[in-house]
Amino acid sequence: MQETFRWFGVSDSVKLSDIKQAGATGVVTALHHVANGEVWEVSEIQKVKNLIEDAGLAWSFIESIPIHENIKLRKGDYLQRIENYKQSLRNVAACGIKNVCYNFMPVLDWTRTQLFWKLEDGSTALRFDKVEMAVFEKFIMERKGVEEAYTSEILTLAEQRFADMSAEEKQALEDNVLKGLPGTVDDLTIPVFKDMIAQYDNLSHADLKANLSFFLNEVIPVCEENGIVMAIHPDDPPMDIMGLPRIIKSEADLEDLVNFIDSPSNGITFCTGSLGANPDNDLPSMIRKFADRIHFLHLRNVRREADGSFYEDNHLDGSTDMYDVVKAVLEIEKQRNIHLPMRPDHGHQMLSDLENNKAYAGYTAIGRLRGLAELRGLALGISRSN
Ligand code: DNO
Repeated sequence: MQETFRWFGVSDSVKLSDIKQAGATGVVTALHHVANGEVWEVSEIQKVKNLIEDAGLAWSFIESIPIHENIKLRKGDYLQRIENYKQSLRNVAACGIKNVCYNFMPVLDWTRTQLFWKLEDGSTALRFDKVEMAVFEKFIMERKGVEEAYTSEILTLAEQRFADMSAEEKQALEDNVLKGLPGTVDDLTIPVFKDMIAQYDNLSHADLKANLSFFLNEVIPVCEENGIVMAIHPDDPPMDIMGLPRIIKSEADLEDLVNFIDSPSNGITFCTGSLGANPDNDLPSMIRKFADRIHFLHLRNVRREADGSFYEDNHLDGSTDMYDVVKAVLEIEKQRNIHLPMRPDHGHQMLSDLENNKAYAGYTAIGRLRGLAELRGLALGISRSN
């Protein structure tokens, strides 16, 4: 595996020099200041690339060139937005970057209810709590149809939880759920959010899949011409939330994806955290199955709870057997004679990160350093004993 670290640009409290000291050789970043749907200009891409290379690192993967909502909805100016996307692809290729991550989640990207949830050892983790999510949907956003999405048990607990919450706790929950992607533009407000969600009212899973297929059939030929691989990030969490269709959650979904257009450029970001939150996903077997289409790895471990809640555990703990995962990864790397870019995804807030809490939630320096070091050791141990 090629070891990489995510970096949110010059405003990130984790510096390129920190990434270098963590022992990573690659950086994963994006033009976070460019609005979604606009063209990435060569001069802007080159500026970021120079910063990374001056620090003795390589820009391994773009995460992400985001997809404009109109493309997901196939409405309004979506054809122009797709043309913009193609131009951004040509421009990144012109700068020598050939790896592009993206996702097709409606409205929201990843979603958590707690960003700094205290663990027994005093460190903090990201958490998705099913009851809190129900509180958000039913009482904060007052979503119609919420009753169909939860069991009566969860709804009763949500009612009790909401009654016990202080105004600050309610606000914190709202902020956590609506938080924009780190390093990007504004966080959402409830009215704006509701309007955005309403646009998906009549869009089924099959419709959204058709829109993804349409998009891929437009952009993958451009990727092929320019030697680019695209790698879709799975939905996080891997379930429908807030009545929105989520379409990249399981083995069957990934199978549909690879069939939308049969090209090595139409690939996958294998995120063990997102896919691992769905207990039906057999991760090592999926890695072997989609061996040729996996271009990027996000390694992290969630601990699943009985009601569908989960939190992010240490990289080698949690519900996923990371030994089996890394073993499968090393196998496919050998078959393909390739080192796949991997980033230790998320990390706890721990040690000095707790005192100097400026890093984006999940993207602390020390927590990810711990994750990277553990994964590096695991990979070395497996490869040496084979
Ligand atoms: C969360 C990330 C995601 C990911 C995007 C990719 O920490 O893994 O936000 O970057 O979904 O497009």
